[in-house]
Amino acid sequence: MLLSKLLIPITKDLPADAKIKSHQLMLRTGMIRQSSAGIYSWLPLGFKVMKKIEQIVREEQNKIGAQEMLMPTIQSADIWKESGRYDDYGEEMLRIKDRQGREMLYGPTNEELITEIFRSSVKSYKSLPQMLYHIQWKFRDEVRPRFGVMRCREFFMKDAYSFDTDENSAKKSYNKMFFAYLNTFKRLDLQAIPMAADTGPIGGDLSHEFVILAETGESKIYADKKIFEVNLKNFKFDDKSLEKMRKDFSSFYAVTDDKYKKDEFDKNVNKSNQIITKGIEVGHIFYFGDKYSKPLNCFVDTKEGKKDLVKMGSYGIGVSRLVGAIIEAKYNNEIMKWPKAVSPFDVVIIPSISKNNNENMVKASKIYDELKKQNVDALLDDVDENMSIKFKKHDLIGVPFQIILGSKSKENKFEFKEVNQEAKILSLEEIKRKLKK
Ligand code: P5A
Repeated sequence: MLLSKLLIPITKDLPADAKIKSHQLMLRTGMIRQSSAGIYSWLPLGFKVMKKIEQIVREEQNKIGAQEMLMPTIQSADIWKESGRYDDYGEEMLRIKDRQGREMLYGPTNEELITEIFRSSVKSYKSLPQMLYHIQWKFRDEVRPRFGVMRCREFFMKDAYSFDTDENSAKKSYNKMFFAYLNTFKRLDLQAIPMAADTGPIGGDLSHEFVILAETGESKIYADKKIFEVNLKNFKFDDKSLEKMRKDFSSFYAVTDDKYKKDEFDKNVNKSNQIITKGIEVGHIFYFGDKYSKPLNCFVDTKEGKKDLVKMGSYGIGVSRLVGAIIEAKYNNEIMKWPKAVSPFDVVIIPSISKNNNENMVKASKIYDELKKQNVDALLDDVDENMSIKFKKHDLIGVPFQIILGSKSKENKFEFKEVNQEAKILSLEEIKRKLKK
């Protein structure tokens, strides 16, 4: 992509209400544009990053055997009346009437709808367990939408739902998701701590929040540093090993404000290992048994020839929130560096351009064509601006690798720079090898 052709409205001005780095940076680099309070359009740069995150989330769901589907954003109020949550959900629910006067709503989550689909499609224990997920927009009329994509009214969520015949088997599904979540955040280059959590309006008695450490997070967290030593590599994808994984994580103290008790923290965690900081909740998982299957009459035939309520869990990841969360975790000293897996481009080519000499631009275009042939997604900065302005701009955009054609480039050697590291002078072949790695 040529920078001159990319819709990337970089601005210097900051709206007064952009309080945290990710919000400021997403507005400044034109990743998003506010459409109304807590509702954003995703412009090409932001959309590209979000789609890459979505794909990683999808791949990790598929790996544990969850099946992708798609439910609508608009739901009928009827099933919410059946579950009893139509009234409970309160003002956070956006309620709509269609032209026939039927009560509809913009889905804040999908426990009811998926249970309704399940009860009409699955009748026997033989088809269980099942895990289904979709990645879809949600709407919650938050009292105080803020921090850009972190707390929006309209946001993009991956929500999965598990169905099992009994509690024991349901907990195995829960553990699989727990595993998928840790792998997902690892691939996004984030250290996420699983924390025992309250269940809020989703309900149930077993729940974990996945929280990444960031000073600008909304939740205050108290954790034992040793939780970071639990290594996912030590666990295999079988029920016994996954149960041990969850127990190992749970053996370390890690809670948010609502569960924090000072004396417990001090008793369980050495002073030198105590982490007290803030965090961003990027995922939340729940086991709630028959909380929805009971009011919605979702039964399956059991092995013993009886009927039993299906046991369910639900599992959310804030895909759009993750874009902001990654920025919060990776932004440092006015310089952004996207993890390679979600960077909007693999590399940016920055030639110094002058009116009477277009030699660098010609070379840069050749490199660009060559990389394109190798399926490297390169951005070519073909804008006629001086190099210091260009560098500032690319510090904001945060593509992790730069090929610079300026004073230090010779014949067929170019400056190759990984953000935050010393530049190296390399040939195109060497650069290609590094990018492939
Ligand atoms: C689990 C999936 C649920 O909704 N039902 C289906 C369950 N859980 S949750 O914790 O309420 O949300 C899951 C994740 O979605 C993100 N999230 C948000 N992102 C941006 N703006 C919001 N207003 C918002 N609300 C929730 C969070 O990452 C959360 O962990």
